[in-house]
Amino acid sequence: MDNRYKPDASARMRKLYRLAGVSLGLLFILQAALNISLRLTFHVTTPDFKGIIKNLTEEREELKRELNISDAKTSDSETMIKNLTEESDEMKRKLNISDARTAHFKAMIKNLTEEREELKRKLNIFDARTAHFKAMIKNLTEEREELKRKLNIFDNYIQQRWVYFKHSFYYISSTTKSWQDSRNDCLQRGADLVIINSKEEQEFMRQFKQRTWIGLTDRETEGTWRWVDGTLLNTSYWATGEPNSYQGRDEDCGEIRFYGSENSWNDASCTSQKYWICEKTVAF
Ligand code: MMA
Ligand code: CA
Repeated sequence: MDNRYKPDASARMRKLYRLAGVSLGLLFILQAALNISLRLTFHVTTPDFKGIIKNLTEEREELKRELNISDAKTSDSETMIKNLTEESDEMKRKLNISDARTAHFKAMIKNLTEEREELKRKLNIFDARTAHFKAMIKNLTEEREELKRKLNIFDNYIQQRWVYFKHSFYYISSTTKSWQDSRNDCLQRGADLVIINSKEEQEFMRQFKQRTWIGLTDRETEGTWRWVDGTLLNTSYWATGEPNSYQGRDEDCGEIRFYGSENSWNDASCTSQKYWICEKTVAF
C-alpha cells in the first residue's frame, strides 16, 4: 500500500477551503460578467422615445406644411385648368364662328365666281354683238356714203332734166338736130342715143310724146340695123310698113314717130332735124 493515497484530515480540509474559495471567486466573476452584460444590453436596446416623437412631430409639421403647399398648388392647378378649359371653350366657340364664316365666305366666293363666269359669258355675247353691230354700222356707213354719192349723181342728172327708169337716165332734147348732131350732143353728156332693148323701155319712150331720134341706124350696111353700141337689132317696134326707105330715099336713121302706138318706129333721113333722146346707163 501507498501512503500518498491516504492523506491526513487537515490536508483534506485545506483542499476543501481552497475549492470553496475558488468557487466563490468564480461565482463573483460570473456575477460581475452578468452584471456588465445585462447593463450593456439594456443600454443598447432602449429606444430614445422622446427623440423619435420629436422627430415625428417635426416630420408631421413638415408634411402638413408641404400638404398645405400642395393644396395651394392643387387649387392653383384647378384654377389654371378651369381657365384653360374656359379659354379652350371660347376658342372652340370662336372656331365654330370662324368655321361658319369660312363656310359663308366660301359660299360667297362660289356665288361670285359663278356670277363672274356668267358675266364673262354675257360679255362675250355682248362683245360678239358689239362686233356684229360695229360691222353693221361700218357696212351701213359705207352704204350711206355710197347712197350719198349716188344721190349726188342723181341730183345732178335730175337738175339737168334727166329722167330715171330701170338703171338708166334719159334726156329728151328741147331743140331739134340731125341724127349725128343729136348723137354728138348725147356723147358730150357722157351718154349716147337711146338703145331700146325691152318692151318696158319702148313703152317708157312713148310717154315723151315727141318724134325723137333713137340710137338705131343701117348706114354702115343698108338693111342691117344696128344700135349705137354696135349690137344688131333683135326685137324691133317698127310701125306698119316701116322701114321703107320711103320712095327710094336714103332713110338710114331710126326714129320714134307714131308714139301713140306700141309699134312706133320709122326709118328717116339722117339729116332731118328732130328731137332726140339720150340714154345713160348707171350701175345702180
Ligand atoms: C314720111 C316719112 C317716111 C315714112 C312715111 C310713112 C312721107 O314720108 O316719115 O320715112 O316712111 O312718112 O308714111
Ligand atoms: Ca320710113
